[in-house]
Amino acid sequence: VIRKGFFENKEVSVKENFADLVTETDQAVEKLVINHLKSKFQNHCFIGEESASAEKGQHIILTDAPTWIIDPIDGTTNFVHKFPFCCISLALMVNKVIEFGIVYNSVTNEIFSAKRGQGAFLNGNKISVSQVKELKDALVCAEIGSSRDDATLTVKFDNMKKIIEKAHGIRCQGSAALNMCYVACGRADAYFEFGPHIWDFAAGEIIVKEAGGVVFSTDGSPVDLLARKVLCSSSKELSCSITKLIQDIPYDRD
Ligand code: LIP
Repeated sequence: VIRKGFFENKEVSVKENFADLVTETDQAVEKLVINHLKSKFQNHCFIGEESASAEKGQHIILTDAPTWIIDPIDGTTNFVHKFPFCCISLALMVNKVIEFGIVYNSVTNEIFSAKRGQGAFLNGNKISVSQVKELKDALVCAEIGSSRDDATLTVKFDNMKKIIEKAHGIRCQGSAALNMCYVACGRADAYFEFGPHIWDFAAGEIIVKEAGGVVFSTDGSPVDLLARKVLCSSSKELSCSITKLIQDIPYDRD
């Protein structure tokens, strides 16, 4: 459905602001996935980007019950513009632990996947993070996100400046899930963002960890999937260097 929609003209709507987009394909894919999974697993819970957006102002409740975390299209802005860096991101949590994650870019035909304790894979081939430990050798992904207020943008660009002064490069590619998968397979060495939601990075979290990488919150504390802050990288050392340079941006919890 995503691949077909990618090449067509879309009906685009806005959510929080003019830069926070949704298409009929996002909604159709989320419905399709949830309905299919519900028919197989009647007692499971679901946290989906578009269902959550429809319940404005409600906090997300994550319980110990088996819970599917779904982003029907991560990188919706890319999808709208036919920039081929978008994917579906799907994770299953049980007792608040991620059991497996799948990130599928159906345009480039790349499926990243990981099951807890069993490694991470790209189209079935085992992947692992790069050997990079120092920022001076690193390619770092960061994101601007959809907030357009001056204070947020100032700190986001300031953080990027601090990184780029010391690293090989910075990339803002527009999909949290794929950024994490790129770290997992060694195409990038780190990714950090203030503002993403649980559906943007739950699947990526297990894929990075199973590929030998590390995932933290942006201040180096253990990652909290509802806190809207994530930093992952090929090594603890690299994460520490990034944490020391970046300034916090407050976001309300999911
Ligand atoms: C998007 C992310 C992107 C991030 C945006 C947004 P969407 O997800 O993956 O990297 O910067 O804030 O969350 O809205 O396309 O699913």
